[in-house]
Formats: sequence, structure tokens, C-alpha cells
Amino acid sequence: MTVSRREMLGAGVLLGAAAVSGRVQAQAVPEAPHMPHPTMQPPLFPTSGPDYRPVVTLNGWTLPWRMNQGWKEFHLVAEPVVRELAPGMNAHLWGYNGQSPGPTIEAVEGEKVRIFVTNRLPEHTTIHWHGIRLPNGMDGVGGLTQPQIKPGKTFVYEFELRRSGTFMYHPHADEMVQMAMGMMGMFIVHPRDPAVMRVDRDFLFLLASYDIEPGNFVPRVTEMTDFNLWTFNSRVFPGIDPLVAGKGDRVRIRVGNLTMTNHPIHLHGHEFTLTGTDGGWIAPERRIPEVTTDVPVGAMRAIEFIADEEGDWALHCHKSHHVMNAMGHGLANFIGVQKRDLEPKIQRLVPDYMAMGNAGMADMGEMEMLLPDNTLPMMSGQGQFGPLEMGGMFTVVKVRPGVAANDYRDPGWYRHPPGTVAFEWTGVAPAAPRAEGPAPGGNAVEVQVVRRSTSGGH
Ligand SMILES: [Cu+2]
Repeated sequence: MTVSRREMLGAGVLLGAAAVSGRVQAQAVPEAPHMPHPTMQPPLFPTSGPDYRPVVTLNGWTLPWRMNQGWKEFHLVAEPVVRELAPGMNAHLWGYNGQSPGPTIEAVEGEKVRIFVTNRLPEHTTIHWHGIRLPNGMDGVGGLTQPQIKPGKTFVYEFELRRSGTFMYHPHADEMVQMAMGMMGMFIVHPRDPAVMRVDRDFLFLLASYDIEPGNFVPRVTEMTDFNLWTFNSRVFPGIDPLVAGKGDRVRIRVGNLTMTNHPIHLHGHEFTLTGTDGGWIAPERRIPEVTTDVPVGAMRAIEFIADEEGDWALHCHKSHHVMNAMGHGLANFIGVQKRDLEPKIQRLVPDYMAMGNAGMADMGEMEMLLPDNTLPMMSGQGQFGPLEMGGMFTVVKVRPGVAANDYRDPGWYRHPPGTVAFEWTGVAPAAPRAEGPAPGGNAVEVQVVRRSTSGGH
């Protein structure tokens, strides 16, 4: 076999690249920090290098790094984790460095990053750096651009960050299993110039969904669409951090979607503009004002607004099933049916039968339902005026005057100025004209018994 001069030159260039990358100095693997709890960590300000305003990860943290001869070095460990979805429910997931999702990686446009990835899973994995421009061999697609990382092995990824924006990381190996088990994280590249895309508060979370049958700890991984737990950063309401902002702050919220369906994310009280996707920032003249933005599968959206309205403003997915926890799935509709007499009869036929309320389901937010262990009520959370009747993808943007920069502590419920809360009319109510007789449909309600499934199919 002859080696052409061109190939020899190519090899020389590669060797040169390796020497430039300082691979020799990369012998010592940096420490892999570990996070034992799902508490929001304060933003991690840069202590050297270019300045930027760090992001805040809801119920999460930013991965510490070290500088090594011009390279920013991180160490991710892929491993089984226990993630508290909300107080009262732990999920046995796969994640990185002790939590799912993994820690947020933050760096600056133009920086060179070296990321060590150690695999402590029982099967092989890789990491794909979703949206980032890099050499093809660093793209992390098992079998296509690299061999998979076998259990116990550590691989090194090296690339220069060529553009700023919001990106994600996730495995590209046995994806259906590994993403259904919670393996994902966010990768933020700040603009080189801190004046570009500047905000006062920069929040982020990933959308993740799980199918954990009541009473279980481990997600079913073969599910395609019928997930029963819809999460912001693998947390469900009321376990999701509020987004605290000072009145007048410019706020950015970055949302990545690694579920198997789209999520229309809706903010109350403010208009926002769509300022970025995982393809980059949107030019100011092309930004769209919205109050709901759809986040497609495998995509990221950044929105920005001025938090100029004080209060407790809901931020949630507008698919109503996605603000419910597991027990809300697969129940029959009994609105208008006097089920008191019916339930014992049905239960003789279907022993685990449970009906929803005959006036809707709101009573289930308050009732003391007998739940299997490690299972959350389908909706819960208590506000200052009563039960919130939400679970899943729901949290609150809390806008207050005089919040100090970098103070993200929950200020409690909003104290409404007198005369600004909806109130009951106690005067004489005018007669509401309406048809006489029974409501349309009357008492002729057909009852179909639908057995509550415990195997996932309905
Ligand atoms: Cu949704």
C-alpha cells in the first residue's frame, strides 16, 4: 500500500491539530462535581475570562469547570440517578452528575471546550451536542461519528464554540431508552460581547416527559405518545421553582423540548417576543410578539419580556393534559351522572374502578384519594386562595418591586393592592333568562364503564 504525499500531509495536519489541542496535558481528568438534591443553585459567575450574565436553571445547576492552558474543561458522568419529581415522588432515572436533567454547561463564544464523558450506565452511550457547530467527529452520533462509549470508559470531546445561543446535549445511542430515562441537559454559549442580547435574568428549563405507572419508580421506555408525567426539568408542579423577577427587569426564558410532542408554552400578564431558537438569535426586526409560543420536538425557544406587571403570573404548557400528573389519565367522564349509587355496582364488576367527580374533576384536587406509594395526586398545589388544581408543566413568574439583582428566593404569594382581586357579587343578581326544563340531553345519559388501565393502554 502506497501512501500519497497528500495523505502524509493530512496526517501531519492532524498531528498538528492534536498538539495544538493540548491533548498531552489532558491526561488528568478533572473532577466530576455531583449534585445530591434538586434545589436551584445560584448562578455561577465567571471568575476569569470574558464576562457574561450566567443563567439560572430551574431546580438545577451549572457544571463547574476548570481552565487548562486555554481550554475550558468539564466532566460529565452518565449514571443512574434518583430524581425527586416533587416532594412525595422519586423517579429512578438516568442522568448526569447525580441529577436528571444533567447540569447546564455554560461557556462563551470563541472559547475552546474539552468535555470528558464517563459512562457509569449499564450500557453504552454517547453525547450529541445539539445545535452546536463542531468538527463532525465531535458530533456524538454512536456508530456514525464515533464508537459508543462502553460502560466504565471515558471519552473526550473537544471543540471551539463558534456561535452563541441555546443548545442541548443528549445521547445519540439507544436514544429511545436513554432519553425516556431522562438523559439530557442544556448547553449555553454566551455572546462574546456582554452587551449583546443582554438581560437581567436568564432562566432555562428542559421539557421532559415520563411514563411512570402509579406505584412505580422506573419509567416505561417503550412508550411513544402516552406519557403520564409532564415536567419542567424533571419536576412537576408544585415542585417546580418559581421564576422570580424584579419589576422592570428584562427577563429571558429558554425552553428546550426533548419530549415526543410539542408544547405551547403560555405566559400570563405580559407579551413576550421570540428572540432565539437553537438555530441562533432572531434579528430584532423579525421578532414576533406572542403570549404563547409552541416549542416543537427537538427544538429550543428563547423568549424575552420586560417584567413590568407585578404579581404571580402563571407560566405553563397550554395542553391541559400536560398540567396533570399520572392519576389524571384514563379516567371516565361522569359529569352529570349521580355516581353515588352507581359506583358500588361497577366496582363489583371492575374491582379497581374509580370514577371522576360528577360535577367535573376539581374535587379531586382536594379529596384525600388513596394513592399508591410514590405517586403524586393528579393535581395539587395550594395557592393563597385555595387549591391550584395543577400538576405537571406549570409554575409561576413572580414579579415584585425592589428585588435585588441575583436574588432568586421565593418571595411568597403576591400581596394584591386593595380592590384589585376578582370578587363575589353580593347584591341583587338579575334573573338570567334561560330555557325551561331539563338541560339539553336531560337525564338520558348513557353510561359506559371504561376500565382504568394499569398497563398503559386505554
Ligand atoms: Cu405540553
